[in-house]
Amino acid sequence: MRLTDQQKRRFIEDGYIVIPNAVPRVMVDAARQSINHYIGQHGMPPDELDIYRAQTYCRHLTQTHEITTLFNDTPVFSLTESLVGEGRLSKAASGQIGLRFPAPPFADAGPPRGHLDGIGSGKNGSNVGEYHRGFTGFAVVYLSDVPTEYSGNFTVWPGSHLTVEQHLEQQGVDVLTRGCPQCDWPRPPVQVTGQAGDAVIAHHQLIHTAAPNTSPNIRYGIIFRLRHVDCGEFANKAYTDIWHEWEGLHHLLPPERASRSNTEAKARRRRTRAAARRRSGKSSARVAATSRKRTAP
Ligand SMILES: O=C(O)CCC(=O)C(=O)O
Repeated sequence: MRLTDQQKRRFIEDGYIVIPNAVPRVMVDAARQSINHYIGQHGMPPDELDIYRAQTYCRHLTQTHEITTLFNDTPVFSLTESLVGEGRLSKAASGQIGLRFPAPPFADAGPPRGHLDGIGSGKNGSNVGEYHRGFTGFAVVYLSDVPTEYSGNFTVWPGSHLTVEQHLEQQGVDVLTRGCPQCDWPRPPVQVTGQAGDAVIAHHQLIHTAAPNTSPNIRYGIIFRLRHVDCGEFANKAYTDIWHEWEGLHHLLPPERASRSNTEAKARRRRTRAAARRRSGKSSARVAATSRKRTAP
């Protein structure tokens, strides 16, 4: 299954797309059952709750079949691959288990507050002052219905990926040592509503959060941080070249953007080929000579 060019244009502009009914019910139920069973067996130590909120609940389940297949073996993978490029998307090794628990009854929860991932908070696995761009985008799969706002919804600031890129080009990427940029976002936040089995694909540079939950229900969601095969090598350069790893969109970008990303991609492939040659013990000169010989008339 592939996204259409019209859907891809929306993704470029908004930084996210919602896919209704992306995951079959039987898989959603198996994943939610394994989470509920785990909690029933192991509970939750209260002094770990801050870490669970920032990182993942049920850590021992994050790499299980019930969780990883939600991305790897459903149309969520092929739809994402149509954005990232054929053969350019890695399979997920794990998924964050994102449970968003209700606030106490009648609490005034306040508005959602967005952030960028990879900026150290001391609780999310990185120290304050550190930053690291470790993934290409999100795929969030709802395992429970989220019919109204303020139900722990995955929440996005549409267009904020473009604002952040511009901000980092102007200020330099090192401003991230001071935390998440506070800019005037182009549009108000969208709290994504939907049903169990719906998925959201989003750009890594989109400001996002989980909305406060003033509903009576726990929001169950699995958050995959999906990676282009060269994500590790391109690393923090993606902060100011946000489409580089979205090769399935390059034909829709303005020519100067597309050529910037393509030039980088070609240079990277050249480096990868050269490294492979070095590993196999052939010098570039020998390889060039061999290929000249082969193509000689
Ligand atoms: O649970 C969600 O919907 C979003 C979680 C989030 O913002 C994050 O893990 O960075």
